[in-house]
Amino acid sequence: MLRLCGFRVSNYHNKVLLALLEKGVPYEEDATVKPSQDEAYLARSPMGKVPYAEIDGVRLCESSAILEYLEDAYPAKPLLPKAPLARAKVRELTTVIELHMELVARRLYGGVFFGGTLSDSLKAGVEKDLAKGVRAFAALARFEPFAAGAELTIADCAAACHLPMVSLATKLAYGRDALEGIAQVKPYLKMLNERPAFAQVNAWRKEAQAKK
Ligand SMILES: N[C@@H](CCC(=O)N[C@@H](CS)C(=O)NCC(=O)O)C(=O)O
Repeated sequence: MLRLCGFRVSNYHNKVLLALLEKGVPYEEDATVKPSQDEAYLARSPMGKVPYAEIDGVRLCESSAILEYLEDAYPAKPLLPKAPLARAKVRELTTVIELHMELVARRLYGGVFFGGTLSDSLKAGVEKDLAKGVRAFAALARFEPFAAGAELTIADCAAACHLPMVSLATKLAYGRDALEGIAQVKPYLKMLNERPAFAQVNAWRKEAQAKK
């Protein structure tokens, strides 16, 4: 049985939860695990991050690697299309969302969520880099009705967790949502959140946030 370790406010933990619920994969969860650079934790998760999974005594970190494992191990309800090029297009979109949007916006989190300082040069650098990610997302996302086309994919699991973080962080840092120019984003997220799995993960996230 797969055991997912992390906490329910983490967008990457929640991305894995979404895939588990949507695919109907049985799992256990330890939602009390926090990132750490302690030796003992690094032995479990080498970058010191959450989430990680334990599968048959083997630990696996990096949410994308976990989702790919789930696709291979539990193909019955897929979150990737069958055709190689279509699969690659989903991974392309997911990479843009994570590498060029969430990871860029993440540079603001210390300042906007944890009381750190936000220097003008940091803000300017993030604004410039994020504009490229947002432009790429707008070019690639299809909203038909899902991010990569007619079927729900791992890109939607990523988008549902990361896009709200990008919006919130940029609203707080600049007074303007970096995604406001893409009109489809709000109705798309609303549509996703009407799915039972997405509604459940969202409810768990709110519950965990309220306890903080
Ligand atoms: N690329 C990683 C990112 C995971 C990540 O950044 N998790 C955050 C929590 S949402 C974390 O552990 N942050 C602590 C740190 O970076 O040291 C993944 O996809 O799993």
